[in-house]
Amino acid sequence: MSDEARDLEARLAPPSSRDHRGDPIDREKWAGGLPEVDAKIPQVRVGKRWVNVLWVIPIAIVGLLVMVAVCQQLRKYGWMDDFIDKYPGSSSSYVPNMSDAGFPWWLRWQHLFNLLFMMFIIRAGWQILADHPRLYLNADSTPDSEWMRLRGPIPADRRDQKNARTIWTAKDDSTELPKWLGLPGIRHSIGFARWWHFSFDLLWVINGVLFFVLIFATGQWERLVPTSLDVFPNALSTMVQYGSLDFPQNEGWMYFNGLQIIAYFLTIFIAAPLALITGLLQAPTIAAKFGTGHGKLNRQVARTVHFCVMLWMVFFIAVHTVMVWITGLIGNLNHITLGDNGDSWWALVIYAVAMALIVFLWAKASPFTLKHPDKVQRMGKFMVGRIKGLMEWADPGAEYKEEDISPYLWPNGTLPEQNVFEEMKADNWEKWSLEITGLVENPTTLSYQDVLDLPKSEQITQHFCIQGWSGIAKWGGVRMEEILRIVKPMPNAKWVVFYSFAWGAEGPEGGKYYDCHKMEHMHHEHTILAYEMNGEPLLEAHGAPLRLRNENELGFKMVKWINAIEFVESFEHLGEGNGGFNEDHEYFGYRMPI
Ligand SMILES: Nc1nc2c(c(=O)[nH]1)N[C@H]1C(S)=C(S)[C@@H](COP(=O)(O)O)O[C@H]1N2
Ligand SMILES: [Mo]
Repeated sequence: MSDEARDLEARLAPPSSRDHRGDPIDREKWAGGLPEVDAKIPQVRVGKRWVNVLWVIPIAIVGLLVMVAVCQQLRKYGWMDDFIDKYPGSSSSYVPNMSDAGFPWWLRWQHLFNLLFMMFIIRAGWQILADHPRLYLNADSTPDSEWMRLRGPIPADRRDQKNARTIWTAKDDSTELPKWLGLPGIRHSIGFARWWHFSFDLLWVINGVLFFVLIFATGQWERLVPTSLDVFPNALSTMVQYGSLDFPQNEGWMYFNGLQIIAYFLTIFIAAPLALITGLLQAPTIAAKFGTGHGKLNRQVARTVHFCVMLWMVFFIAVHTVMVWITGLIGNLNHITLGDNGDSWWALVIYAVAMALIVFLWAKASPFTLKHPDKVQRMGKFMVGRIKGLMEWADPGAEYKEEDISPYLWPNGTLPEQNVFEEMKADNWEKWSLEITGLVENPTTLSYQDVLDLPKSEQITQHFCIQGWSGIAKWGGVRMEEILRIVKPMPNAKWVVFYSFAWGAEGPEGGKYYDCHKMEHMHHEHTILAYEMNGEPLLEAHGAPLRLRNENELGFKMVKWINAIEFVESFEHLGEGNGGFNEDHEYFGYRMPI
């Protein structure tokens, strides 16, 4: 190894820090010592006012009371009797033509697995939301334009992008959740939340695909898909009957009523696929391939729809459970546990055991994560690492128009120390240089002027922060392809390490910020070292003098304040060996196309 490379690598966390892997999370030092900031009860914008969502509770209670009063009154009228006679809620035509009557064993198991997986998915989803606690309907994530938020507005005096020292970063904006609610609760724990979310997403999708195959193979689909328009009057009739507290006959063993069919159909055939699609639309690599960074399918709309699907799922699970309890608990439990139309008390025992398991796992998930952070990272890599690796092969070629440029691009990250930055910036970056070394034929050092003198490339592309915000900007700089032409990487150079002159967190403890990128990505025309943003020299907040763009990846991999690049065969010997600062310290994955 050359002396240059050795010097570079020594700037990262010393290998001794690897001894701490496996230690529990130290909340005091976590994420560079971010203080605790609780998420607030969500607020929703109504006109110009922000309304606390807890208002939903009294409104729902009053709504339910009014509904009961109205439905009971309606049932006093003869025409309502006639209507209910004609549309009792379901009809014998709803009896499916199943080869497997009632609730077959596979369906009962899938039902349990579904609940189990969704518990992890939903809690981890809340944690991801808490990391950028705002939802928007525009592609720019512009401050103050959100429709929902978990904390107050960002301080007005911390929005001046020219003043990096006071700027409010996305990390400053992150919040924490109670550990029993979020997974794992603590602030900026999105790395863990994503491992949980994606790992269980995969299991949930497999479970779902199997479910679709089996319901169509057995005829079970017929009880879930409305095949006649009379499902609507039947649903209305069911609603009036439930509302008047004089329930319709429970025929769930063989067929569902109109209201059930509509609810199940929406959940299975609309909400579930929508969850998957809107999840994928939040991936930088997909947006950069299909150009969905702007327009109706943009990431912020996808986040909002993803969130609304979660609301529907939580509402469905709550109402579904209440209905199981109040429409004949023992009979219903016999259906779903024993697959039998009887009234055995064993069904209640099985239900209690299943619920105890859910509660146990619910209680253990966050403490386990904080105690064994590296295990969660390893489990996540094992579950979804390869799939994420495959997604990295997309061609991230999408470009946007000048008018799509976001008025405000959120800044993020830990700034370089002020004196270090000022010293370099003085005299037009005279004291700064870009060192390029490692497995290359021509190790080189470029001055700022040398970089400017290389052919310039411009692109209008979208930035996706792991935390949830995104925005479009015009970047000007030099293609990595040009750099490759100069330094001539050797055939065994598989990874390219970008080193920052900024520490990864406050102070030197964790070493300098760095991240590793696949050699293959370096040839893409949109992989550039940018020194301009929106036609102006890069601001300090956005990484002056030089920062990376690789449109296949999430924002944290776009190293800012770069001053060295190294070509390596593998990154295992660097830092703590995970491929980058956030990978080492916040347990992220190194493949981040989603
Ligand atoms: N050196 C360094 N580069 C960094 C970071 C950092 O903390 N240090 N943060 C990353 C993160 S998390 C994001 S989202 C982007 C933000 O880029 P922007 O501030 O230009 O929007 O920079 C990335 N590059
Ligand atoms: Mo980020």
